[in-house]
Amino acid sequence: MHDYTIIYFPVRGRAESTRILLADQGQTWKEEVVTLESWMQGDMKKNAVFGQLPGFKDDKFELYQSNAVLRYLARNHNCYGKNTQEAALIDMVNDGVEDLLLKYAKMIYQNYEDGKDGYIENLPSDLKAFEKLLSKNGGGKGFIVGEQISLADYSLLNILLVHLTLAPNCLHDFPLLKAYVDRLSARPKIKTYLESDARKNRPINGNGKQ
Ligand code: GTS
Repeated sequence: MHDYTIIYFPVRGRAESTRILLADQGQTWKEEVVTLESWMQGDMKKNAVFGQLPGFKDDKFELYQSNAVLRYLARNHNCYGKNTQEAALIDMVNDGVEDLLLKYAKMIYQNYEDGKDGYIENLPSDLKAFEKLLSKNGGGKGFIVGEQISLADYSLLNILLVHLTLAPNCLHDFPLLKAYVDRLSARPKIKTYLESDARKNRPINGNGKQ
């Protein structure tokens, strides 16, 4: 039995794929919520390996970098593919999700008012790669890589949910991705988590924009 703790600001942000993974894998975890005020005091920032959050603990084992946390959990819970080629494809998808997340965060935190419309207009060029990958894996009826759920599904589901909040019609031209979001969101443990008050009360981003 693991003793997991997510250490983060009171947002979904970069910890959300981890939360979805843990929920779906039937794991419990604690939330160590760091307020901006306590972060500004500086001690926690000094102790964080790269001066940033999220942090993660498995009992006394501490980890930073959200994608390293995802990979650690994927290894612990057997959702990192069935061989090294699947693992590499899972990394590829997750890196693609990371690229999109960075673009999204830049728009949200630095250019929301002026940049939102243009960002949404360009979104199909970012999403089409995921639709294509999905179509090539068993006709798009299952997971993004292989035949079992992986960390790439959790991070892809999260970024798609984030974008559906930003632009509710963004999957209109991507029927496989739309069905994929519906299918994964309906997995009982994910559904319970997505509908939980804890999640609903946690904003997506730290500046209230979404
Ligand atoms: N590559 C890191 C990761 O993936 O964990 C980036 C972490 C990061 O950018 N953290 C931000 C932070 O700690 C918060 S958030 O972008 O995840 O919302 N900012 C505070 C600071 O002092 O840098």
